Formats: sequence, structure tokens, C-alpha cells
Amino acid sequence: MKDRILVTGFEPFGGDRLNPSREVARQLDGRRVAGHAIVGRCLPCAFGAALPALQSLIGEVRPGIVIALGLAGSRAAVAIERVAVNLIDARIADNAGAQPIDEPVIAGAPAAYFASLPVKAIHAGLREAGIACEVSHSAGTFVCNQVFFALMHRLRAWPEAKGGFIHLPPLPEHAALHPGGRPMALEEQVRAVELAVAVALTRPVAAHGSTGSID
Ligand code: PCA
Repeated sequence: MKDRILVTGFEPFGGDRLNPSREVARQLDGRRVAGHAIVGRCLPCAFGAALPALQSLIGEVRPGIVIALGLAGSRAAVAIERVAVNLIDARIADNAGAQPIDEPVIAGAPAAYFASLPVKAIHAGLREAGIACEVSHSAGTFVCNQVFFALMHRLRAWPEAKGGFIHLPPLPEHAALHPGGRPMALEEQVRAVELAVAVALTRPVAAHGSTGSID
């Protein structure tokens, strides 16, 4: 099943009605990119339920590439995440009312993992396509980071599969709820993730110019 690509989004959270990541995963479900079928699914935004859902999807789909998506309401661009940390520090309660503080995602696991997607090649590909994007070095400490970390932990045993996480900016309908972000239309978000899949299929994790920062 290595020709399958799993794209996950999240249900809305924090009192929101919308989550672009869920809509993007929905729209990509069933699409084919270079002969590879995308399976788009939605994860619950709850610490207790998200990982079992992710694990059963990976077991069922047995994908060669996993791209997990989530909303980052304060972002002005598509953020390709590079690092997942083994830390949960929830600023708000999840959809089940849980708000764990200073707990590991997986006790005894390393402090962090890097995405195994070609992060910089995806960044370059999106920029060439005129899509606002950035490489990010923190996926936060909420459910998205938890899923990203658990995904990379799981893929250690499966090195031929690539995985990573992309945070999406708010939708235009969202603008009032997320004044810190810069909205991006759903069609552009879908195009961005489809392009990320295409790049991940064709490009190795190779060196590119710096996308780092000093502080
Ligand atoms: N964003 C949250 C969790 C679900 C989502 O879409 C986050 O960034 O952790």
C-alpha cells in the first residue's frame, strides 16, 4: 500500500466552527497525485482520542507518506513544520475538556523528532507556485504537536515512509476570530497541500538554502 498517501486534518476546536485542515483533507480525499491515491481523514482534537485514531488510520491505510494538517490561527502563511517536541503544555482545553500541562507525548521517547518530509523542497515548491509559506521550527505544544510527535515516533519503525506536519492559516470566514493571522482561501490551501504531496513524492530530503532564524 506504499502508493497511498494519508492526509489528516482536525475537527474544529477552541469554540471554532471551522477548521481548514479538515476541509483540505476532505477535498483531497480520493484525489490522485502522480499515480498515488490520497486518503483524507479527520482526527478528533482531543489528547486522549487523537493518537488512537492516527494509529488505526496508519494501520488501515499503510501509507508511504503521511502529511498531518492543523490550523494555526495566528499564522500568515502555510507553515511546514520541521520539529516535533515530546511535550504537551495545553493553553486551552481540548474538545474532551482535558488540559494537560507539562506532560510528555510519549514517556521515555526522545525530546524531539524532525519531520522526514523534504521540508525545504516543499517550501521552495510552494514559493515557486506563489503560495505564502514558511518553514516553522515549532508546531506548538497542543494536539497538533502531539500528533506530529507520535507520527514521527511511529515512523521510526518504518523508515521507508515519510511523514510530517503542515500548519494552515485561517480561512477568510475565520478572519474575525483570528485577528493575528492572514487568511488564505480554501482553494489555495488545498493547492498548497496537493503540491506538498507532489514534492514529497519526487524529492529527497536534500539540502537547500537556509530558512533558519537567529532568535
Ligand atoms: N490546531 C491545533 C490542534 C488542532 C488544530 O487544527 C494545534 O495547532 O495544536
